[in-house]
Amino acid sequence: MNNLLYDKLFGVHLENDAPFLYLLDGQNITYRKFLATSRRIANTLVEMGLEPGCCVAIQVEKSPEMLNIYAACAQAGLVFLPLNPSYTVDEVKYFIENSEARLIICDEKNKKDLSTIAQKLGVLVETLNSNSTGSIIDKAASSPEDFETVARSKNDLAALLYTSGTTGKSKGAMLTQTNLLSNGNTLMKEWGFTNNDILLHALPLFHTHGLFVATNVILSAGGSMIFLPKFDLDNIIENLPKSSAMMGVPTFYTRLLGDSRFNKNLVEHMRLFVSGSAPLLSETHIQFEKITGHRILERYGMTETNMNTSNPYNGERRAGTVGLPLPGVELKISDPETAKELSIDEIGQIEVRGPNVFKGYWKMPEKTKAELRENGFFITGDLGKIDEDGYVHILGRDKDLIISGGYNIYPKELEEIIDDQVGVLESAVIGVPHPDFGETPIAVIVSETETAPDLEIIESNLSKSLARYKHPRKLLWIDQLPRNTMGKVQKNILREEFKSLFS
Ligand code: MCA
Ligand code: AMP
Repeated sequence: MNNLLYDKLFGVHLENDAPFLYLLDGQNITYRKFLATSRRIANTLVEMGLEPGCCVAIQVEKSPEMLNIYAACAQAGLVFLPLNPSYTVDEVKYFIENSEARLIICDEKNKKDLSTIAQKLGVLVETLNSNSTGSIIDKAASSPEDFETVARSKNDLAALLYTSGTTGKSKGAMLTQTNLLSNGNTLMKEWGFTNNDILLHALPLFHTHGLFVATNVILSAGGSMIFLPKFDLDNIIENLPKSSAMMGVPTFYTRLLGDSRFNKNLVEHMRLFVSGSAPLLSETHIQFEKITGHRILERYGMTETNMNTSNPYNGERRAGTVGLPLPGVELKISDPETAKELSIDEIGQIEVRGPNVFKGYWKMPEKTKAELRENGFFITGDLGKIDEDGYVHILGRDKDLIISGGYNIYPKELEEIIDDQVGVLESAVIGVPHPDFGETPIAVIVSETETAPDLEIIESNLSKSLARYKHPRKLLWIDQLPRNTMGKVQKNILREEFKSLFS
């Protein structure tokens, strides 16, 4: 038994002196140097007593060292669990507890708060700061540089990524080595990545898009990344001429189109722009082509499945579609009531099966059973159709989900907190169109009495418990929620009523 994830993504580059990461300060990190640091960290993790299969949670700002820890976990057979740095302590507490992580790596500024929780749970705490300092770096400096790769099977867990649930708490998607490797390799081939590519990387590293799509594709191809801490227009404009490809959420593209500096000359030697994580408006696709001559390649994926479909690299990229199922991925449309497969152009739920599909939800067998069929098809919760040319169209969601700038927000999580507030009878959180984020949440609140609840206090309480990106951009007081004859809140009526709030 070997360790395919490490061997194929990292081990193949042991002797590679080409740059892996170009940093903003003009420095670069070669593959060889990157892997030497990763091996030191792998030793440090093992010295701490972490054994193969243990989970390492990490909540830090984007940095090269975060990728070192990803590589170290792969080499030491540990399960990598990245968390959004904007999560509040309350949110992180749930993830640490639920995942049974043995170690949390956090920014120094959160150490005090997290240590209190960690101590109770017997979890180790180390730090890593955005300026490359931290206790894990100090320890790694005195750890040996040689590390013997730990054997793992391809069905072993490589990562745990949490994805929110329509009801209740977030679910940990168990991703195996096969899930990550098969998808990275397929995307590299389908999108024509080679070691000549320089990817402009401005996505966060705690989601599938920035980590398992962007980073794994580059690692598979042996290419390089211009590694930006975040999406910042000045940095993007400066670095586009040095890049060959970029991957982003639709907000990246609408922001670029809104900047007067963005023109055809800047992207002259780019060969590919990829969009995903949220719907790309046809207008954006068309306007982008008008200005740059490039047709953005839109693809479709999920945390649980990695990437499922893609518009073709060579071939027609159709605006408003997410393209064709990737090689090895089966995709069908089924009737949500009967599960019967539907025909061309019929709208139903999207189901997918393939080596990309996860193993199930961590410690949630009931939820796994409800969404992952025994025959291997995963029910995505997205609604769509397949047209006569095989292109997949996403036409809505069967799940109550809002996607803001590529981040998923589950209304239920917000509604539960709002409903607990003084003076609130009930609430409904809905997504409405937003010019920058695509969609944004607003909360519609019904009072217990005839007077308005204190919306400011509610807002302040929400901000204490939830990450900033989840906060409703508006709280509104209404008399009652519209309901159908079954008593179910008709969110479509609310969405229609408030659709122009931000336009
Ligand atoms: C930041 N803020 C947001 C968001 N991001 N609010 C709502 N939605 C967001 N996405 C908050 C900030 O905290 C800030 O709060 C205010 O909004 C404005 O911040 P700004 O500086 O404009 O934001 P930014 O830092 O420029 O970020 C916007 C962004 C970023 C570039 C769109 O959110 C981003 O990189 N999104 C990509 C997410 C992603 O990778 N998704 C993939 C997951 P304040 O009011 O306090 O200033 S999905 C996935 O992986 C699946 C598998 C797939 O298919 O890919
Ligand atoms: P996540 O749970 O963060 O993995 O988000 C997955 C969800 O993002 C999918 O179920 C879709 O609803 C949505 N999504 C991803 N890519 C696209 C796309 N290209 N167009 C529309 N929705 C997308």
